Amino acid sequence: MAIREIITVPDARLKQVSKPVEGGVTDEIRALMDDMLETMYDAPGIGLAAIQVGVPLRVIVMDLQENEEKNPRFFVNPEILPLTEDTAPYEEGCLSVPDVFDEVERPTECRVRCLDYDGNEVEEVAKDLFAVCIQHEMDHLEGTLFIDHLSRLKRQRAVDKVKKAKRLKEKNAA
Ligand code: GNR
Ligand code: NI
Repeated sequence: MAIREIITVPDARLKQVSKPVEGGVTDEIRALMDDMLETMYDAPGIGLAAIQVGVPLRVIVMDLQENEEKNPRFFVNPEILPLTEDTAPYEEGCLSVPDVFDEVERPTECRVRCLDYDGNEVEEVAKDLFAVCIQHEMDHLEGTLFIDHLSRLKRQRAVDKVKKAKRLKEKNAA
């Protein structure tokens, strides 16, 4: 397993639409998921889409556990279906938009169908933080970031903040 670099805005790769995994969940896909999980734990974050490490495939890892105990979840070729018209705001953040947090309104419940780590087809209902996170990650697969749900002004400010932080970091490293 290896920690990979997480790409940040305004990297154009984050706008790509990711491609379905063809041919099932192979050892190669499992190795990608292992790296993604390690990268996510290291960040730390609660979810990660493959495009965030520069791989345009429909693969997501997640761990919503707040304590030491790990509960990794894997989603290959996920499909989601909203189950309610109820929506709720939640203060979101994103490892590709570091140190920016704002409220996004999303359906509170959805159904998720995907292949799991072993390549089995699974289906489950997502609520609460799981619903927020899976919708945030599904957006990544379509090239959408949580800041794309905000006003143009807030989005521009967010990108400027990340750019500025990166410049400062590079200057200090030099
Ligand atoms: O670590 C993360 N936290 C988070 C908080 C609220 C809503 C969504 C997220 S996902 C984010 C990690 C990430 O960027 N996943 O794509
Ligand atoms: Ni994100």
